[in-house]
Amino acid sequence: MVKIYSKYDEKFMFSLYDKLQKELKHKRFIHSVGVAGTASSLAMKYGESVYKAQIAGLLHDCAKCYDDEELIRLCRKNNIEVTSFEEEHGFLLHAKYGAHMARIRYAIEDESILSAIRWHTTGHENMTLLEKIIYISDYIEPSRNKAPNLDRIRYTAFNEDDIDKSLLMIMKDTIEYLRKDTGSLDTTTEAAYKYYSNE
Ligand code: DGI
Ligand code: FE
Ligand code: FE
Repeated sequence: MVKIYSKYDEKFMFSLYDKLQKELKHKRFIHSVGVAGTASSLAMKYGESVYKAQIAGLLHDCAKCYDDEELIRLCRKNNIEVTSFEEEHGFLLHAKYGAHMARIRYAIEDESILSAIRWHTTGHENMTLLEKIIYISDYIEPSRNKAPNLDRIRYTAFNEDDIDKSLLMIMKDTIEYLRKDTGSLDTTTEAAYKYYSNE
């Protein structure tokens, strides 16, 4: 079945919300709806497909219904590579496995949406516009309230012309937080930060 994303398919969209709500805990579902709304708004500003942004935002954490052990097991079962770092930090796999779930459980065929889900946690070098929009929305959506500099990052995302400014602010704060907290950085997270900060 071919899905059309250029036109608003209300029935399909409603079914995504319904299915996801049954799978996720309430707070995670509210977060996902927040990311869908924020991503759609950023898509309007930066000239990306609003519907792709809504779908990717809604589904980006669809694999959060599984714990670390289950994610490792499910990835192996489905021939999805698990690195040794991911073995130690199983939660990172919710991005990779989420892209797989979006394809098989939510019938998403558009590779650009799947890749925005795939890279939403670590980011990577040379990201697409949709990947950046989801990465940023995940951090600034309305129900987020713990990260430092949220007001400044929200303002930058919606008021600067260059989306890389808010992207880099988030990468910088995330890396700082991780260095303080655990000191353990995935090579992809580190490479993404280096790429965007021209380090
Ligand atoms: O799933 P969410 O909580 O909505 O957000 P997320 O998928 O962006 O995950 C955020 C967490 O992931 C945040 O605490 C930072 C962490 N993270 C991102 N890159 C790395 C990482 N954690 C480790 N240990 N290493 C990384 O490279
Ligand atoms: Fe996530
Ligand atoms: Fe999220």
